[in-house]
Amino acid sequence: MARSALLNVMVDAVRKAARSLTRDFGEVENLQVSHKGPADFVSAADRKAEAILREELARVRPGYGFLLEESGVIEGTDPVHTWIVDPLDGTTNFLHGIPQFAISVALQKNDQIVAGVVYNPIMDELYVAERGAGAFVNDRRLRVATRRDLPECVIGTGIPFLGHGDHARFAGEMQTVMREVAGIRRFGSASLDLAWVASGRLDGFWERDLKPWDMAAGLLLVREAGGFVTDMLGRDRMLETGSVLCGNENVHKRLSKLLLG
Ligand code: 2AM
Ligand code: CA
Repeated sequence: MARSALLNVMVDAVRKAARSLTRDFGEVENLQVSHKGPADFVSAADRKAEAILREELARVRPGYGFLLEESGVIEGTDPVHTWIVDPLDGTTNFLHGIPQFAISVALQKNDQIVAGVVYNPIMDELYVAERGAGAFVNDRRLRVATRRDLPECVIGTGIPFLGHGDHARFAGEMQTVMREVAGIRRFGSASLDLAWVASGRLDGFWERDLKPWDMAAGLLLVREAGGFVTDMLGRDRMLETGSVLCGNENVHKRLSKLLLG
């Protein structure tokens, strides 16, 4: 597959940042034994990866704005284009030496996500999508799974954690879904969860209290792989509400019935 110039520059930046993250991930395991653990080391790794992404993307597309997990909003001279960047999605996994994390980069043009890249450097899985041009992993076309009935479906989710989200509401949602499906999974990196819905590993996914950088690229992957995506109120406002519910058309409909009340 011939990648567009835009995806090429995104992929180059992501791969460069990934080399830095992967090197640091190798160190993390050595640090587990220290009393404080590798927390400071990991936040330095995170910031280093973000600096690489910012520098590379600004070099090839001067003037575009940024929304970065670590540095926040950086206004560009271009009023239309914004990079939405998560340099390390799945920080808790990374910190614990669990190889489920990713770099996520999306390009927003006006109100639309027009391109997205999610890369898991440990599995060397590079997910890319461009609006209207399909979604791919390592150049193979992606389609969401075709399972229709929930008893065959594996559904991903995100569990609220210490100090975040509505724990009781999540417990209720899980109880509702677990009665109906083959299994529920929680992997801890929302961008990869969405990439896995796009690739058909997961039949569906829901999570609340996400940030735009956790999901911007992943949402485009799911849509471009033929999936249906809404927020947890059934609307197309995921980036504003921070909630997401997705799957193929049938799974999305069935999960909506269970979770949207
Ligand atoms: P992060 O690693 O970039 O912070 C999964 O539920 C999503 O929530 C992830 O995409 C993750 O993004 C975010 N998150 C933030 N803090 C978390 C925590 N303590 N445990 C799990 N996920 C967390
Ligand atoms: Ca994140």
